[in-house]
Amino acid sequence: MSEDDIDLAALSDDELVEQMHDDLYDGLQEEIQDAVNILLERGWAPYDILTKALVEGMRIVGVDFRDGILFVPEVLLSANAMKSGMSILRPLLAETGAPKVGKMVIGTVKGDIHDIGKNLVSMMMEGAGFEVIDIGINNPVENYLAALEEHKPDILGMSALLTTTMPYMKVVIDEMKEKGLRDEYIVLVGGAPLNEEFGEAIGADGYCRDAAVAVEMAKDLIARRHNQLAANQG
Ligand code: B12
Repeated sequence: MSEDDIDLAALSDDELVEQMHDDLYDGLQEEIQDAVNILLERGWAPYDILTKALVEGMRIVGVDFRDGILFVPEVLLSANAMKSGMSILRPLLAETGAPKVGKMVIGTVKGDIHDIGKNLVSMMMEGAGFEVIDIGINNPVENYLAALEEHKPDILGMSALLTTTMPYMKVVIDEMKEKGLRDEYIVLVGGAPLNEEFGEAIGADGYCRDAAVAVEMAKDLIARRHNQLAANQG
């Protein structure tokens, strides 16, 4: 250990979480992984580590990126450090043993390569018992349609982080309407620049501000759909 190195294990929980915000800011993958493991050993719930340490750290990065203090290469390092922390938490969040409650296809829209939020939603949905098929980033409408056809999910999830790419969600929904497919799926949308009005305006079933809301809304809409089907049959 060099003189500058901090002994993460010697820090209190609050100090460690603050240190993680700094380490995420500096894009330090190994330190983030070590800290995630330390918090797990101290009995922290994976979801708390995710939200209080990683998501909050990325929020701080986002503020300085917006203000021109951080630039793309630095933010990319932060994103990679965040992903390395998430990779430790993913299996733990998925490990609930919950019965499968539904299937979701999710992807970031064409022109957009942001995937941390989408990955987080995937993780939380898996943890809640959903099967998730992640079709990645930069998806043209054809990719979404092919994935719907192949996997026949209950839910289609679309993510967009740019004001320039969010209108593409409407392109996908309009194409689903055109093909007579729209009503076969629950469409959920999310991403920092979106809001509820936008979700409504483009014809989505729901806008979700974060991954926890996504899980609740997905469960709720699936339950409603089952009830509707049961009522129609009865
Ligand atoms: C990390 C980051 C990057 C990384 C992405 C790395 C990666 N692998 O994702 C890199 C450096 C590559 C990048 C690039 C760019 N970025 Co950027 N980026 C960010 C940053 C700082 C954080 C995004 C993030 O990961 N947040 C953390 C996650 C957890 O939050 P989230 O994505 O919002 O997701 C949550 C919810 O929104 C929701 N959700 C998200 N998706 C979905 C989907 C569904 C179905 C549901 C239900 C819910 C849901 O649940 C998630 C979990 O809780 C944001 C700042 C910000 N405020 O968002 C800028 C930001 C999005 N980027 C921005 C810009 C401008 C760019 C670039 C154009 C910069 C450039 N000059 O090149 C490029 C565009 C590249 C492209 N074509 O996509 C702007 C967008 C401005 C705008 N209004 O359009 C922002 C807002 C920064 C800013 N204020 O200027 N970026």
